[in-house]
Amino acid sequence: MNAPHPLLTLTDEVADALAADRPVVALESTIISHGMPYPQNVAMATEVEQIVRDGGAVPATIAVLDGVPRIGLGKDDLELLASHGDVMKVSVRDLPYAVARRLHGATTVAATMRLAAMAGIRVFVTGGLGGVHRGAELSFDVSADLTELSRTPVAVVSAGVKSILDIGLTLETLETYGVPVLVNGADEFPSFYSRSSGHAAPMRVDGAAEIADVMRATWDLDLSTGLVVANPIPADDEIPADRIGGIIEQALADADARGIRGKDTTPYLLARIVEITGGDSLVANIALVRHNARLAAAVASAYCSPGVP
Ligand code: PSU
Ligand code: MN
Repeated sequence: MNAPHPLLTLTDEVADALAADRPVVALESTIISHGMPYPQNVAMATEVEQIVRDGGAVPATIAVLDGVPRIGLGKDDLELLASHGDVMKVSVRDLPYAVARRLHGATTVAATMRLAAMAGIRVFVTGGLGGVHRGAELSFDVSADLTELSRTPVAVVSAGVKSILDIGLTLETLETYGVPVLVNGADEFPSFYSRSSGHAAPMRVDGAAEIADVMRATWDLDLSTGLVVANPIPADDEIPADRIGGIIEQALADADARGIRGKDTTPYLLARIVEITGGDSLVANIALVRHNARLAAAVASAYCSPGVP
């Protein structure tokens, strides 16, 4: 591969793996700093790195620390991101400011994709993607995760899109942007906490080898997009759509009443859903991230070794 961008700092382990074309999986950090409470967030981040390792890939959690985009983090870095009060939520538009001001920043899916691509990493795992917010026709609130998927060649493994978003409009936007949307092992697009969403899978695949084939075809065709790889939460871990639906409505109403807007919206809704469910949503969230990490490690391995089952 080409040398990684000079502004990035890679751990030796990640740099060695990339130089040898061995599998690497990127992980985001907004989920740590702004997506889950402490200390479950640092426990999740640590465990998920181990799952990636057990799957035969090198984990590269990505964040900006003291203004330096870091590809691969240590234990103390994860602890800082999980517990430090002053970590900025960094999407792509925030990256220059965080770097110039030497800030700590937790990167969203969009910013993590960009930094992963700069490092030469093709597979990235998270819990849920951002998308088109409900009411976006008035608020214009559409996550930069979607624009980044339209222009950055990284496959993003997630459990789909939460219904805090408008799932139908999110899928329409991804279609407009030319982003392949694959669902692993199911005919319906999943809605994060639930296996169902009421929306058909745009494209179904079964397993890591098939996913790696579509990644290769995408980039062999010189398409510069990323891919969405939606991995439905295991049935035993899901919160049925009829239970979580009302809870999400409540959280959205609370956000509205408090005047929460812009980049604060997603973190507020996630925290409020944890509160209303008495922690059940957090248990489901951690379970689906684990499940996604296993798939992402297998996808990274299949991508590095075409033809090996
Ligand atoms: N959805 C989740 N958990 C998360 C996020 C989304 O279930 O932690 C985070 C991701 O980092 C995602 C970001 O990229 O929120 C989207 O924020 P926004 O809607 O402001 O673009
Ligand atoms: Mn937004």
